[in-house]
Amino acid sequence: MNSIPSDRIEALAALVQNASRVAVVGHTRPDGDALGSTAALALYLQSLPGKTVSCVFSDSPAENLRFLLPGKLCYHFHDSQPAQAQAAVREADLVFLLDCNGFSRTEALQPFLEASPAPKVLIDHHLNPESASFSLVFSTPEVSSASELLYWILKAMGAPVTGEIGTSLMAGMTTDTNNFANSVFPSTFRMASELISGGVNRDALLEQIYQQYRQNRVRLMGYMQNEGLHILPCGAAYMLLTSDIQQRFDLREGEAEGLVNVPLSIAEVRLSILLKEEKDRFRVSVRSKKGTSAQQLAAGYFHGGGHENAAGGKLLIGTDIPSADAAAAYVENALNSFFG
Ligand SMILES: [Mn+2]
Repeated sequence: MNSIPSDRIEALAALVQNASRVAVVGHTRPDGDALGSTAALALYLQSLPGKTVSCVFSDSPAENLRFLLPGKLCYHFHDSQPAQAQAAVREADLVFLLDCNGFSRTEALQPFLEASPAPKVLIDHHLNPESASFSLVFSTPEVSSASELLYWILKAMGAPVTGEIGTSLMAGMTTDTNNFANSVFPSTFRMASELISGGVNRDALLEQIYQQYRQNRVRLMGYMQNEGLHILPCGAAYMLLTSDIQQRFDLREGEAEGLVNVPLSIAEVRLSILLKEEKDRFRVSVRSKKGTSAQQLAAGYFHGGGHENAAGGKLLIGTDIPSADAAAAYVENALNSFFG
């Protein structure tokens, strides 16, 4: 990552200085990076005098990520408290959007963000930032995570990046890189090294992230790899996590995390896609090896996008396909045409 221009750091410092009510917003279905980066930024802002800070999300986080919500912060989740979440955005005189490239990735919060006259700051590492919607943009794909980008921004501002702030950023970077397996840059190791030197307990963090699941997750992973994995001659693998399977394993939000990566360990598989059935749609996760674009598949066939090798989207039941039963045929057609 290149160093951040000092004029933009000064512009950010001025916006922060003039703000009294700040809303820190992350993307829908928040992952470790969205939660870690928003928590770190909110903890920093709350440490400054005269600021009221709220973290706002469209939906509540998965159970296994709740350890990333520091108790001293104020959270509003639109799915459980729509009025409070809307008010936090409406009343803010400064809005931050983290770990997504535009308002649409906040789903239910989008209209309230668009209606807000407050200055808005984007801190993100996805492709194609919607820069016109923001007063100030920090965006580069040359960084592991929003948490890492925020780390370098806070350092440039002279903010203390220790304690809970450092731990939150380490958690966000660790989950987004899949524990240093992908999207790792020289700056990522520098950040990790500095944070560990500064006292972040990485062992405790790894246990919280990767070793606190229920049995159900491991048993589901085994079942899907045995019964649910389809490999096409074009070099793509797909898995359908239907409602039936989710019920059979009593699957909870977040428990299928990481499953989509498993088929990439097979030599002939270039791209892996997992479709998880929900009410009126399948939620789609795509991962690929270098040289194959997960982002293009997600954008071209699944109303989505993301990063070059890790992307997401959706397949709408009733719009894209007539019923859930038609998902496999749609996916096979999409994959064959994408690789054709
Ligand atoms: Mn991220």
